[in-house]
Amino acid sequence: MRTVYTDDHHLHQGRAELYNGTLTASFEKPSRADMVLEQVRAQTLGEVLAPKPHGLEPVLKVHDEGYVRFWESAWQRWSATGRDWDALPKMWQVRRLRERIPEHVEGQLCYYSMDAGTPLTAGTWPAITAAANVAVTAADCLLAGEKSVFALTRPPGHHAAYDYCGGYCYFNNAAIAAQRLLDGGVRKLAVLDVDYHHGNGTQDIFYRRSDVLFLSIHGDPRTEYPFFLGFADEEGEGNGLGFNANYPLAAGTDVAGWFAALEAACTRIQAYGAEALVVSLGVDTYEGDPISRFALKHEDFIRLGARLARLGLPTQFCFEGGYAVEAIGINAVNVLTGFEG
Ligand code: Q9C
Ligand code: ZN
Repeated sequence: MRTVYTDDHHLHQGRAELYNGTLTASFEKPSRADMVLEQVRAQTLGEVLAPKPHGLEPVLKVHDEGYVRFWESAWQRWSATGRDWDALPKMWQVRRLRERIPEHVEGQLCYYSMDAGTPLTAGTWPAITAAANVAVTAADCLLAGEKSVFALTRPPGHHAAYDYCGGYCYFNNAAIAAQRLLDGGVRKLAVLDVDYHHGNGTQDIFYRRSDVLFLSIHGDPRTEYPFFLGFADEEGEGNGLGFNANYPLAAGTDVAGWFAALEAACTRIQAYGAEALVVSLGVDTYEGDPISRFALKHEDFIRLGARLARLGLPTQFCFEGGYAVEAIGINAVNVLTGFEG
């Protein structure tokens, strides 16, 4: 399987996020993708190719134009106010506050954010546009007839919704890839999110559509981030009713419980009649992950890949979360080698 990758992700390097009530060094850091690339090479997964530039058109198909344009100029506007530190939102547009876009860049960052885990840095824009190009270039590999492809995207994307960022995510790489596949002729597509955290952004983008079945296996939002989405009764709306499936699992769920949910999700994908699959591949389900509470071991990731292969679908993997940096390369690439059999 080929991997699409660029070093441009290094340009995005957040300094801190709010964690346990304290400004803490960002868990989402460049070494994460470096470790995955290292394992892609060590396990000789296949060729590594650079993304092609695709401009903003594929991004604007799944995100609000105002949101995208905000990111385009945000660092320049923020740094022009004399601040050279990363920006983090310090408030949110909660219940009964006016849903008005502020004029000041700092207010706009608050308006377009759902948490304080997604800093605006000097290199955020070039990195997130590069990640979108990685997602699109990988989708084009599937459209050209490859059976599977790995988009080594960083920063991750699945918490990014139509018009807000959060959870280390800015542009929704998996949604951008999914839309590219649909525009390239795929009629019914499944997006399966196996990251520890609910893929609220991807759900948001496709919630009213029947051409994408979105499924997510994740820590129960009763106790886990992102708290406000990811419950089992979210089944889609309008044309999308019946095309959204959440599998929340209690924090601490064991490996057997996790694979039972995967089995249910696979059955659903098959019943839907998907013609292609996009996998939001987070490996923060690992037993050693510092911010998550599932218990998968290295070998369980091989089993995950093998199960997905049995669906028999052209499959694009998009890298998402995973914070046990020394293990994420092994875990992510285990899924891919398990898939290849
Ligand atoms: N300070 C992914 O795995 N934690 N994101 C709190 C606010 C958020 C995880 C962030 C965890 C997000 C892609
Ligand atoms: Zn996650």
